[in-house]
Formats: sequence, C-alpha cells, structure tokens
Amino acid sequence: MTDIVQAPLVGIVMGSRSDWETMQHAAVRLEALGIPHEVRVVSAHRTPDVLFDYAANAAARGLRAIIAGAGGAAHLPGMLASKTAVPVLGVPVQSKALNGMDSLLSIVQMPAGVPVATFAIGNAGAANAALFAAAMLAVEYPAIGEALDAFRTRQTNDVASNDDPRQ
Ligand code: RP5
Repeated sequence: MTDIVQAPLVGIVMGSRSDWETMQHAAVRLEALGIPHEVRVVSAHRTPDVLFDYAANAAARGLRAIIAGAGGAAHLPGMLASKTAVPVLGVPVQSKALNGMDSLLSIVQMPAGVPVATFAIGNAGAANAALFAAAMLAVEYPAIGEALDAFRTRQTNDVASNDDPRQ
C-alpha cells in the first residue's frame, strides 16, 4: 500500500495483559488489512498517569483511532475519550464474574458529551472494532478501503461457496 505511512494509525490498548487473548483479534484484523498499529497495556486504575499521557499525546502522534479493551469496571475507554478527541472504540472484555455484562455496561453507558463507540463483548467485538477503524481510515487512505472491500468480497464468497452445512 503506497499511500499508507508506517507510523501507527491505530492504537490498541487494554487494561491488562490478560485482555490480550481477546484483543489479539483486533490486531490480527488490522495486520491482515495492512494497517500500521501499536499494542499497549494501559490500565485506568493501575497506571492512570500512563493513560493520561497516552490519551494526551495520541492525536499528535498521528493516531486516528484507539481501540480500547477492558473488563469488569471497564473505565479505560471512557477515561481515554475524556482526554482525547481521537475516536475511541471500546471493546468489552468477557469477565469471569459477570460474563462481560459489567464490561459492556461500563463502556456503553457514557453520559452525553464524551462518546465511546461500543462493540460486542469479546472476540467478535475486538474483530469488529478493527474493521470499523479500517472503514474510518478508508476515507483518508484508499488502499485501506480496497483491502476492506477485498476482505468483504472474500467473506461473501466463502459463505456462498460453502452453503451446505452438511459438507
Ligand atoms: C481490567 O480488569 C482489565 O481490563 C481486565 O479485563 C480485568 C482483570 O485484570 P487482571 O486482574 O487479569 O489483570 O482492568
């Protein structure tokens, strides 16, 4: 892709290393679409100063979207959004105690004025957050739009050519 710079365009952040099992699904999708990205553990409650720095510098470093995953009392996406105008895509990580309902409600129920786009709980949410970031970037980077179109066409063809579930 000639029109893509190599500096990260998307930041994938998560509250704990334990979230990587889920959040790797976002990284895999960005990688497949050729979108430069970075991956960091940034905890809202364990490393709040790192969170503030990350959010405060995100726009200046060229990030166009931040995919933020967290579980339980999942305030990471909302706190990031409070400190940057870079769009934050929140991924509720499936928690052990409440199966991710706690994560989902923590992320989706933002008061008016500080939006966080919220995706499905778990792996599907992580994957879709990456595809959504790609759709946002396609406006500025046509090669990403082409990669996204090609992925969608492959996905459609895969379903159409395997439409007998007995085989
Ligand atoms: C949240 O607490 C993290 O996002 C993670 O989903 C959850 C549990 O973290 P660990 O105790 O596994 O580090 O902050």
